[in-house]
Amino acid sequence: MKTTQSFLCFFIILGMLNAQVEPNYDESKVPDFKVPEALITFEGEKVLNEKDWTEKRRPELYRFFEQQVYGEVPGQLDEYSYKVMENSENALGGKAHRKQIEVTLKKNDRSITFTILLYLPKNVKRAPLFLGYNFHGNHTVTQDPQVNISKAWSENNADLGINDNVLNEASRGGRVNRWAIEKIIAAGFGLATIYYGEVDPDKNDFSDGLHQLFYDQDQLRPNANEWGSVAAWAFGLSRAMDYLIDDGDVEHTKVIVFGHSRLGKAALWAGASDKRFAGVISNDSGCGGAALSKRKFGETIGRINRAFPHWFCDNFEQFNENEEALPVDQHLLLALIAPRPLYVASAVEDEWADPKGEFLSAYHASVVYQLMGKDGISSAAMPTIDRPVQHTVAYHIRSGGHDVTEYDWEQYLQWAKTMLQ
Ligand code: GTR
Repeated sequence: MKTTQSFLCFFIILGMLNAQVEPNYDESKVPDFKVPEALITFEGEKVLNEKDWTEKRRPELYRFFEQQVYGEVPGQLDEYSYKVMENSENALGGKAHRKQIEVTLKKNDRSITFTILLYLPKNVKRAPLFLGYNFHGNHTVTQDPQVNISKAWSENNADLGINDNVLNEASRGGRVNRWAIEKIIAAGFGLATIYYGEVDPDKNDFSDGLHQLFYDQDQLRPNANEWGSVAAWAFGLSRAMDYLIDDGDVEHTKVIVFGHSRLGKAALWAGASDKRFAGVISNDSGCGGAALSKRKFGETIGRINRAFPHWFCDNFEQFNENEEALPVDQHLLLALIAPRPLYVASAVEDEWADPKGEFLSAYHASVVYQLMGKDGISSAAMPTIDRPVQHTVAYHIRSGGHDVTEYDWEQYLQWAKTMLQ
Protein backbone atom coordinates (compact mmCIF):
# COMPACT_ATOMS: atom_id res chain seq x y z
CA MET A 1 0.00 0.00 0.00
CA LYS A 2 2.74 2.34 1.02
CA THR A 3 4.61 1.74 -2.23
CA THR A 4 1.45 2.34 -4.29
CA GLN A 5 0.91 5.62 -2.48
CA SER A 6 4.43 6.82 -3.02
CA PHE A 7 4.22 5.84 -6.69
CA LEU A 8 1.02 7.84 -6.98
CA CYS A 9 2.63 10.79 -5.28
CA PHE A 10 5.59 10.52 -7.60
CA PHE A 11 3.36 10.62 -10.69
CA ILE A 12 1.28 13.51 -9.37
CA ILE A 13 4.44 15.54 -8.71
CA LEU A 14 5.81 14.57 -12.12
CA GLY A 15 2.55 15.70 -13.71
CA MET A 16 2.68 19.03 -11.89
CA LEU A 17 6.28 19.57 -12.91
CA ASN A 18 5.45 18.71 -16.49
CA ALA A 19 2.62 21.21 -16.62
CA GLN A 20 5.22 23.82 -15.79
CA VAL A 21 7.89 22.34 -17.97
CA GLU A 22 5.96 21.89 -21.24
CA PRO A 23 6.12 25.06 -23.32
CA ASN A 24 2.81 26.36 -24.57
CA TYR A 25 2.16 26.17 -28.30
CA ASP A 26 -1.59 26.50 -28.05
CA GLU A 27 -2.98 29.92 -29.02
CA SER A 28 -6.08 29.32 -26.89
CA LYS A 29 -3.86 29.05 -23.80
CA VAL A 30 -2.18 32.41 -24.33
CA PRO A 31 -3.14 34.44 -21.25
CA ASP A 32 -5.21 37.60 -21.46
CA PHE A 33 -2.80 40.42 -21.07
CA LYS A 34 -2.52 44.09 -21.80
CA VAL A 35 0.39 45.28 -23.88
CA PRO A 36 1.98 48.12 -21.88
CA GLU A 37 1.21 51.44 -23.54
CA ALA A 38 4.06 52.91 -25.52
CA LEU A 39 2.72 56.43 -25.21
CA ILE A 40 1.98 56.62 -21.49
CA THR A 41 4.86 57.06 -19.05
CA PHE A 42 5.33 54.89 -15.95
CA GLU A 43 3.83 57.82 -14.01
CA GLY A 44 0.74 57.79 -16.20
CA GLU A 45 1.54 60.88 -18.25
CA LYS A 46 0.52 60.94 -21.89
CA VAL A 47 3.21 61.15 -24.53
CA LEU A 48 1.82 63.63 -27.02
CA ASN A 49 4.67 64.32 -29.38
CA GLU A 50 8.17 63.44 -30.41
CA LYS A 51 9.65 65.72 -27.76
CA ASP A 52 7.79 63.93 -24.95
CA TRP A 53 8.96 60.61 -26.35
CA THR A 54 12.59 61.67 -26.66
CA GLU A 55 12.82 63.52 -23.38
CA LYS A 56 10.60 61.51 -21.06
CA ARG A 57 9.39 58.15 -22.27
CA ARG A 58 12.38 56.88 -24.20
CA PRO A 59 14.90 57.52 -21.39
CA GLU A 60 12.76 55.77 -18.76
CA LEU A 61 12.18 52.79 -21.04
CA TYR A 62 15.84 52.56 -21.98
CA ARG A 63 16.75 52.68 -18.32
CA PHE A 64 14.31 49.89 -17.51
CA PHE A 65 15.70 47.57 -20.18
CA GLU A 66 19.21 48.46 -19.15
CA GLN A 67 18.74 47.90 -15.41
CA GLN A 68 16.26 45.02 -15.43
CA VAL A 69 16.73 43.09 -18.66
CA TYR A 70 20.08 43.30 -20.47
CA GLY A 71 22.19 44.98 -17.81
CA GLU A 72 24.30 48.09 -17.73
CA VAL A 73 27.86 48.37 -19.05
CA PRO A 74 29.87 49.09 -15.87
CA GLY A 75 32.15 51.89 -17.02
CA GLN A 76 34.30 52.75 -19.98
CA LEU A 77 37.24 51.16 -21.70
CA ASP A 78 40.70 52.50 -20.91
CA GLU A 79 41.88 51.98 -24.46
CA TYR A 80 40.54 51.15 -27.87
CA SER A 81 42.70 50.30 -30.86
CA TYR A 82 42.55 48.47 -34.15
CA LYS A 83 44.89 47.16 -36.78
CA VAL A 84 44.11 46.18 -40.37
CA MET A 85 45.80 42.77 -40.48
CA GLU A 86 44.96 41.86 -44.02
CA ASN A 87 43.71 43.71 -47.05
CA SER A 88 42.96 42.42 -50.54
CA GLU A 89 41.45 44.20 -53.52
CA ASN A 90 40.84 40.91 -55.21
CA ALA A 91 38.54 38.83 -53.05
CA LEU A 92 35.53 36.73 -54.07
CA GLY A 93 36.68 36.29 -57.63
CA GLY A 94 37.63 39.94 -57.99
CA LYS A 95 34.22 41.26 -57.00
CA ALA A 96 35.07 42.39 -53.51
CA HIS A 97 37.56 44.18 -51.38
CA ARG A 98 38.38 42.19 -48.22
CA LYS A 99 39.83 43.42 -44.97
CA GLN A 100 40.44 41.65 -41.68
CA ILE A 101 40.73 44.05 -38.79
CA GLU A 102 41.83 43.20 -35.29
CA VAL A 103 40.16 45.33 -32.62
CA THR A 104 41.66 45.44 -29.12
CA LEU A 105 39.74 46.56 -26.06
CA LYS A 106 41.65 47.31 -22.86
CA LYS A 107 40.70 47.98 -19.30
CA ASN A 108 42.44 47.47 -15.97
CA ASP A 109 45.50 46.10 -17.76
CA ARG A 110 43.43 43.32 -19.25
CA SER A 111 42.45 43.08 -22.89
CA ILE A 112 40.47 41.15 -25.47
CA THR A 113 40.80 41.12 -29.24
CA PHE A 114 38.23 40.38 -31.89
CA THR A 115 38.47 40.28 -35.67
CA ILE A 116 36.14 42.01 -38.11
CA LEU A 117 35.91 40.35 -41.50
CA LEU A 118 34.86 42.99 -43.99
CA TYR A 119 33.82 42.55 -47.61
CA LEU A 120 33.06 45.61 -49.69
CA PRO A 121 31.77 45.81 -53.26
CA LYS A 122 34.54 47.04 -55.52
CA ASN A 123 32.46 49.33 -57.68
CA VAL A 124 30.97 51.39 -54.81
CA LYS A 125 32.82 54.33 -53.35
CA ARG A 126 31.54 54.32 -49.80
CA ALA A 127 29.39 51.27 -49.31
CA PRO A 128 26.43 50.93 -46.98
CA LEU A 129 26.75 47.72 -45.04
CA PHE A 130 25.33 45.02 -42.82
CA LEU A 131 27.14 44.29 -39.59
CA GLY A 132 26.37 41.07 -37.77
CA TYR A 133 27.89 38.37 -35.63
CA ASN A 134 28.38 34.81 -36.76
CA PHE A 135 28.03 31.74 -34.52
CA HIS A 136 31.04 29.63 -35.49
CA GLY A 137 33.83 31.84 -36.75
CA ASN A 138 34.42 34.21 -39.67
CA HIS A 139 35.80 31.35 -41.76
CA THR A 140 32.41 29.60 -41.70
CA VAL A 141 30.56 32.36 -43.55
CA THR A 142 32.56 31.89 -46.77
CA GLN A 143 34.74 29.39 -48.63
CA ASP A 144 37.35 32.13 -49.03
CA PRO A 145 40.61 30.39 -48.00
CA GLN A 146 42.18 33.68 -46.84
CA VAL A 147 39.80 34.19 -43.95
CA ASN A 148 41.56 33.60 -40.65
CA ILE A 149 40.34 30.98 -38.21
CA SER A 150 39.66 32.30 -34.73
CA LYS A 151 41.49 30.79 -31.79
CA ALA A 152 38.66 31.63 -29.41
CA TRP A 153 36.65 29.01 -27.55
CA SER A 154 33.72 27.59 -29.48
CA GLU A 155 30.87 25.34 -28.63
CA ASN A 156 31.36 21.91 -30.24
CA ASN A 157 29.30 21.19 -33.33
CA ALA A 158 29.36 17.77 -34.93
CA ASP A 159 27.92 19.02 -38.25
CA LEU A 160 30.68 21.57 -38.58
CA GLY A 161 33.39 19.22 -37.32
CA ILE A 162 34.12 21.37 -34.28
CA ASN A 163 35.55 19.24 -31.46
CA ASP A 164 37.40 20.08 -28.27
CA ASN A 165 35.99 23.61 -28.47
CA VAL A 166 38.51 24.56 -31.13
CA LEU A 167 37.59 26.03 -34.53
CA ASN A 168 39.32 24.42 -37.47
CA GLU A 169 39.65 24.16 -41.23
CA ALA A 170 36.91 21.52 -41.43
CA SER A 171 34.26 24.13 -40.73
CA ARG A 172 35.41 26.60 -43.41
CA GLY A 173 32.35 27.61 -45.42
CA GLY A 174 30.12 25.55 -43.10
CA ARG A 175 27.62 28.40 -42.77
CA VAL A 176 27.70 29.92 -46.27
CA ASN A 177 24.00 29.14 -46.50
CA ARG A 178 23.27 31.82 -43.88
CA TRP A 179 25.27 34.60 -45.52
CA ALA A 180 24.20 35.59 -49.03
CA ILE A 181 27.52 37.35 -49.57
CA GLU A 182 27.41 37.31 -53.36
CA LYS A 183 23.93 38.83 -53.36
CA ILE A 184 24.90 41.42 -50.77
CA ILE A 185 27.96 42.49 -52.76
CA ALA A 186 26.05 42.46 -56.07
CA ALA A 187 23.43 44.75 -54.50
CA GLY A 188 26.14 47.28 -53.66
CA PHE A 189 26.32 46.54 -49.93
CA GLY A 190 29.21 45.50 -47.79
CA LEU A 191 29.21 42.90 -45.04
CA ALA A 192 31.09 43.02 -41.77
CA THR A 193 31.01 40.01 -39.50
CA ILE A 194 32.63 38.96 -36.24
CA TYR A 195 32.77 35.68 -34.36
CA TYR A 196 30.68 36.43 -31.28
CA GLY A 197 32.75 34.06 -29.11
CA GLU A 198 35.70 36.44 -29.40
CA VAL A 199 33.74 39.18 -27.68
CA ASP A 200 32.20 36.98 -25.04
CA PRO A 201 32.28 33.17 -25.06
CA ASP A 202 28.74 31.85 -24.91
CA LYS A 203 28.89 29.94 -21.66
CA ASN A 204 27.70 30.47 -18.15
CA ASP A 205 31.05 31.55 -16.89
CA PHE A 206 31.94 35.16 -16.32
CA SER A 207 35.68 34.59 -16.03
CA ASP A 208 36.45 35.38 -19.65
CA GLY A 209 35.44 37.68 -22.50
CA LEU A 210 34.45 41.29 -22.06
CA HIS A 211 33.04 41.10 -18.54
CA GLN A 212 36.27 40.38 -16.71
CA LEU A 213 37.98 43.47 -18.13
CA PHE A 214 35.67 45.59 -16.02
CA TYR A 215 35.93 43.76 -12.70
CA ASP A 216 37.15 45.40 -9.51
CA GLN A 217 39.70 43.42 -7.61
CA ASP A 218 38.27 40.09 -6.41
CA GLN A 219 35.09 40.54 -8.40
CA LEU A 220 34.00 37.33 -10.10
CA ARG A 221 30.80 38.24 -11.89
CA PRO A 222 28.74 41.29 -12.84
CA ASN A 223 26.39 42.85 -10.28
CA ALA A 224 22.65 42.16 -10.58
CA ASN A 225 22.00 45.26 -12.73
CA GLU A 226 25.08 44.77 -14.87
CA TRP A 227 25.46 43.24 -18.29
CA GLY A 228 24.93 39.67 -19.31
CA SER A 229 26.30 38.26 -22.55
CA VAL A 230 23.64 39.79 -24.81
CA ALA A 231 24.63 43.28 -23.65
CA ALA A 232 28.31 42.39 -23.96
CA TRP A 233 27.76 41.28 -27.56
CA ALA A 234 25.85 44.51 -28.22
CA PHE A 235 28.76 46.49 -26.80
CA GLY A 236 31.08 44.60 -29.18
CA LEU A 237 28.92 45.65 -32.12
CA SER A 238 29.30 49.27 -31.08
CA ARG A 239 33.07 48.85 -30.90
CA ALA A 240 32.97 47.46 -34.43
CA MET A 241 31.02 50.58 -35.38
CA ASP A 242 33.84 52.70 -33.92
CA TYR A 243 36.11 51.11 -36.49
CA LEU A 244 33.65 51.42 -39.37
CA ILE A 245 33.40 55.16 -38.76
CA ASP A 246 37.15 55.39 -39.37
CA ASP A 247 37.12 53.28 -42.52
CA GLY A 248 36.91 55.60 -45.52
CA ASP A 249 35.55 52.80 -47.72
CA VAL A 250 32.42 52.46 -45.59
CA GLU A 251 29.38 54.73 -45.58
CA HIS A 252 29.13 54.72 -41.81
CA THR A 253 25.82 56.57 -41.76
CA LYS A 254 24.32 53.53 -43.50
CA VAL A 255 25.26 50.61 -41.29
CA ILE A 256 22.48 48.17 -40.55
CA VAL A 257 23.04 45.90 -37.59
CA PHE A 258 21.79 42.38 -38.18
CA GLY A 259 21.47 39.25 -36.06
CA HIS A 260 19.92 35.83 -36.00
CA SER A 261 18.38 34.29 -32.91
CA ARG A 262 20.43 35.07 -29.77
CA LEU A 263 22.50 37.35 -31.98
CA GLY A 264 19.27 39.01 -33.09
CA LYS A 265 18.63 39.85 -29.44
CA ALA A 266 22.13 41.39 -29.35
CA ALA A 267 21.47 43.33 -32.59
CA LEU A 268 18.25 44.78 -31.15
CA TRP A 269 19.92 45.87 -27.94
CA ALA A 270 22.84 47.31 -29.93
CA GLY A 271 20.39 49.27 -32.09
CA ALA A 272 18.54 50.55 -29.03
CA SER A 273 21.77 51.52 -27.27
CA ASP A 274 23.68 53.07 -30.12
CA LYS A 275 21.97 55.54 -32.42
CA ARG A 276 24.84 55.41 -34.91
CA PHE A 277 23.29 52.24 -36.32
CA ALA A 278 21.10 53.35 -39.21
CA GLY A 279 18.78 50.35 -38.95
CA VAL A 280 18.27 47.00 -37.28
CA ILE A 281 17.33 43.53 -38.54
CA SER A 282 16.07 40.93 -36.10
CA ASN A 283 16.01 37.49 -37.69
CA ASP A 284 14.08 34.97 -35.55
CA SER A 285 15.25 36.64 -32.33
CA GLY A 286 12.38 35.29 -30.20
CA CYS A 287 12.23 35.53 -26.41
CA GLY A 288 14.24 38.41 -24.99
CA GLY A 289 14.47 39.70 -28.58
CA ALA A 290 11.50 40.80 -30.66
CA ALA A 291 8.84 38.45 -29.20
CA LEU A 292 6.33 39.67 -26.62
CA SER A 293 7.06 37.99 -23.28
CA LYS A 294 3.56 38.33 -21.86
CA ARG A 295 2.16 35.88 -24.44
CA LYS A 296 4.17 33.07 -22.81
CA PHE A 297 4.17 31.19 -26.10
CA GLY A 298 7.15 28.94 -26.81
CA GLU A 299 10.21 30.08 -24.92
CA THR A 300 9.47 32.08 -21.77
CA ILE A 301 11.54 34.30 -19.51
CA GLY A 302 11.90 31.57 -16.88
CA ARG A 303 13.02 29.07 -19.47
CA ILE A 304 15.55 31.33 -21.13
CA ASN A 305 17.02 32.44 -17.80
CA ARG A 306 17.38 28.85 -16.63
CA ALA A 307 18.85 27.57 -19.90
CA PHE A 308 21.14 30.57 -20.44
CA PRO A 309 21.72 32.18 -17.04
CA HIS A 310 24.47 34.36 -18.50
CA TRP A 311 22.51 36.08 -21.30
CA PHE A 312 20.56 38.68 -19.32
CA CYS A 313 21.31 40.56 -16.11
CA ASP A 314 20.43 38.83 -12.85
CA ASN A 315 17.65 41.35 -12.18
CA PHE A 316 15.71 39.84 -15.10
CA GLU A 317 15.16 36.66 -13.07
CA GLN A 318 12.51 38.42 -11.01
CA PHE A 319 10.26 37.98 -14.06
CA ASN A 320 10.68 34.20 -14.31
CA GLU A 321 7.11 32.80 -14.39
CA ASN A 322 6.13 36.34 -13.49
CA GLU A 323 5.66 38.12 -16.81
CA GLU A 324 2.58 39.89 -15.39
CA ALA A 325 4.88 42.00 -13.23
CA LEU A 326 6.72 43.45 -16.23
CA PRO A 327 5.81 47.11 -16.78
CA VAL A 328 7.20 46.81 -20.31
CA ASP A 329 7.22 44.24 -23.08
CA GLN A 330 9.53 43.71 -26.01
CA HIS A 331 7.61 46.04 -28.36
CA LEU A 332 9.04 48.83 -26.24
CA LEU A 333 12.53 47.58 -26.93
CA LEU A 334 11.69 47.80 -30.64
CA ALA A 335 10.27 51.29 -30.12
CA LEU A 336 13.64 52.43 -28.74
CA ILE A 337 14.99 52.01 -32.28
CA ALA A 338 12.48 54.51 -33.75
CA PRO A 339 12.57 56.40 -36.05
CA ARG A 340 15.32 54.27 -37.62
CA PRO A 341 14.31 51.41 -39.94
CA LEU A 342 13.58 48.12 -38.21
CA TYR A 343 12.94 44.73 -39.79
CA VAL A 344 11.51 41.87 -37.73
CA ALA A 345 11.50 38.46 -39.42
CA SER A 346 10.03 35.14 -38.31
CA ALA A 347 9.75 31.62 -39.69
CA VAL A 348 6.58 29.54 -39.61
CA GLU A 349 8.11 26.47 -38.02
CA ASP A 350 10.06 28.48 -35.48
CA GLU A 351 7.33 28.33 -32.87
CA TRP A 352 9.85 28.39 -30.02
CA ALA A 353 10.53 32.02 -31.02
CA ASP A 354 6.78 32.79 -31.20
CA PRO A 355 6.31 34.30 -34.69
CA LYS A 356 2.99 35.88 -33.71
CA GLY A 357 4.58 37.47 -30.65
CA GLU A 358 7.35 38.84 -32.87
CA PHE A 359 4.81 40.26 -35.30
CA LEU A 360 2.61 41.82 -32.61
CA SER A 361 5.64 43.38 -31.06
CA ALA A 362 6.51 45.10 -34.36
CA TYR A 363 2.88 46.14 -34.68
CA HIS A 364 2.69 47.62 -31.17
CA ALA A 365 6.03 49.43 -31.61
CA SER A 366 4.59 51.14 -34.66
CA VAL A 367 2.69 53.85 -32.74
CA VAL A 368 6.04 55.33 -31.81
CA TYR A 369 7.18 55.30 -35.43
CA GLN A 370 3.92 56.96 -36.41
CA LEU A 371 4.41 59.59 -33.74
CA MET A 372 7.73 60.33 -35.42
CA GLY A 373 6.19 60.56 -38.89
CA LYS A 374 7.28 57.13 -40.09
CA ASP A 375 5.25 54.26 -41.46
CA GLY A 376 5.02 51.27 -39.20
CA ILE A 377 2.83 48.18 -39.38
CA SER A 378 -0.72 49.43 -39.46
CA SER A 379 -2.74 46.23 -39.20
CA ALA A 380 -2.76 43.81 -36.28
CA ALA A 381 -3.56 40.97 -38.67
CA MET A 382 -0.60 38.70 -39.22
CA PRO A 383 0.70 38.98 -42.82
CA THR A 384 0.43 36.01 -45.16
CA ILE A 385 3.37 33.62 -45.20
CA ASP A 386 6.11 34.73 -47.60
CA ARG A 387 4.40 38.11 -48.16
CA PRO A 388 6.60 40.75 -46.53
CA VAL A 389 5.18 44.04 -45.32
CA GLN A 390 7.91 46.60 -45.72
CA HIS A 391 7.72 50.08 -44.30
CA THR A 392 10.12 51.79 -41.91
CA VAL A 393 8.97 48.96 -39.68
CA ALA A 394 9.02 45.80 -41.78
CA TYR A 395 7.97 42.24 -41.08
CA HIS A 396 7.89 38.91 -42.81
CA ILE A 397 7.10 35.38 -41.87
CA ARG A 398 8.68 32.94 -44.25
CA SER A 399 8.09 29.23 -44.76
CA GLY A 400 10.53 26.92 -43.03
CA GLY A 401 12.34 26.86 -39.74
CA HIS A 402 14.76 28.68 -37.47
CA ASP A 403 17.45 29.83 -39.87
CA VAL A 404 18.68 32.64 -42.11
CA THR A 405 18.00 31.91 -45.76
CA GLU A 406 18.54 33.46 -49.18
CA TYR A 407 14.92 34.46 -49.04
CA ASP A 408 15.49 36.44 -45.85
CA TRP A 409 18.48 38.25 -47.37
CA GLU A 410 16.58 39.03 -50.57
CA GLN A 411 13.94 40.81 -48.48
CA TYR A 412 16.50 42.65 -46.35
CA LEU A 413 18.34 43.87 -49.43
CA GLN A 414 15.23 45.11 -51.16
CA TRP A 415 14.07 46.91 -48.02
CA ALA A 416 17.48 48.32 -47.12
CA LYS A 417 17.84 49.80 -50.60
CA THR A 418 14.70 51.88 -50.21
CA MET A 419 15.30 52.74 -46.56
CA LEU A 420 18.87 53.93 -46.98
CA GLN A 421 18.34 56.01 -50.11
C1 GTR B 1 17.82 28.71 -28.28
C2 GTR B 1 17.27 29.78 -27.39
C3 GTR B 1 16.68 30.85 -28.23
C4 GTR B 1 17.60 31.27 -29.35
C5 GTR B 1 18.38 30.14 -29.94
C6 GTR B 1 19.59 30.52 -30.79
O1 GTR B 1 18.24 27.59 -27.65
O2 GTR B 1 16.34 29.20 -26.53
O3 GTR B 1 16.31 31.94 -27.43
O4 GTR B 1 18.41 32.30 -28.96
O5 GTR B 1 18.87 29.29 -28.99
O6 GTR B 1 20.26 31.49 -30.52
O7 GTR B 1 19.88 29.77 -31.71
